[in-house]
Amino acid sequence: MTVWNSLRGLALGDAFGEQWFLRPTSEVDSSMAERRVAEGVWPWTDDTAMAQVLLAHLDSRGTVEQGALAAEFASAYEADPNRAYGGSMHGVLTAILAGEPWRAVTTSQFDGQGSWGNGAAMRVAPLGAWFAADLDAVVDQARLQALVTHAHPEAVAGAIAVAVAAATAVNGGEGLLDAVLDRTPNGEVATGLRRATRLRPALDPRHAAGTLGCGYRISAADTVPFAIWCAARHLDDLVEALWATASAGGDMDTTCAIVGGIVAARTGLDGVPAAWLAACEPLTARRPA
Ligand code: 8NA
Ligand code: MG
Ligand code: MG
Ligand code: MG
Repeated sequence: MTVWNSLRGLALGDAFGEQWFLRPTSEVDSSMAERRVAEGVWPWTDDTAMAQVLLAHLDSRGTVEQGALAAEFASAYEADPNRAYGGSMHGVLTAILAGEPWRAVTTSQFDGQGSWGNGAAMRVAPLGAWFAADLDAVVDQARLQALVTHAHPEAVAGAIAVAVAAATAVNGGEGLLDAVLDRTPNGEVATGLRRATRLRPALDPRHAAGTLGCGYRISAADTVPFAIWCAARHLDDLVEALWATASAGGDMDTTCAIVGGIVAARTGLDGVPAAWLAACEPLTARRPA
């Protein structure tokens, strides 16, 4: 149940945040949300597309098998490519579809650095909920799924941080930021998380974003610490969490997808307005047994 709630929260956050993508943050308010509900469907994007593939993969195999997961990401992309995927993902997933080995493809991105994009983190919260009883497994499995598309250590660190945050939320949420920091490999993401532990919870999210970033660079380091700070601040209230996250602007489909995936693993979706749930594009993934 917590896993399915995490996916539903992730998709809600993705679709909710995408409403304001590249719009001025002054437009992020409830009257705007109501107008957008009235206008019809809130589509989800690549964040949800990839999260659904990952959850279906766990449901059928139990753990991450990288070759199969790479093929499944690629075939979902082929079937439905217009989901605003990150810039390098088109090339990566097309090459995997053409039969190139995933590791050779992802390690050659960006002159051999690999991608530090937030794409490995944006999809991973339900995996954290899946393995919540075993934090070592959360870390290992988050890393394995990240490397299939993102070879850069910061992208991997971002995925680990989000997965541990979701697992910690499932396990009661106590000391969430410290628990995440404890498991996140050293580097830029960890530095951002350390900075986040020093911010007052009452701080305006826009000021927190000024310190932590909120995804304008689309990097894991510029996205994950802020999203986890927002989730920790509103761990008992999904709707408040999404408003706070969106209010800062930036890569809002992704910051809100991360926050939704973490917080909903704990709260479920009972507090979400029925009109939002009706506006959200339905999931295509099957609910795990
Ligand atoms: P990615 O691997 O293409 O990374 C995202 C971007 O980060 C790349 O396209 C580059 O611009 C930059 N980047 C990553 N690594 C490097 C590097 N080593 N050197 C220089 N630049 C680098 O794709 P991803 O899956 O990580 O991206 C996920 C993001 O893309 C999410 O925000 C997702 O929502 C989507 N996205 C959507 C929109 C939209 O229009 N809704 C806009 C931006 C991103
Ligand atoms: Mg997206
Ligand atoms: Mg509250
Ligand atoms: Mg995004």
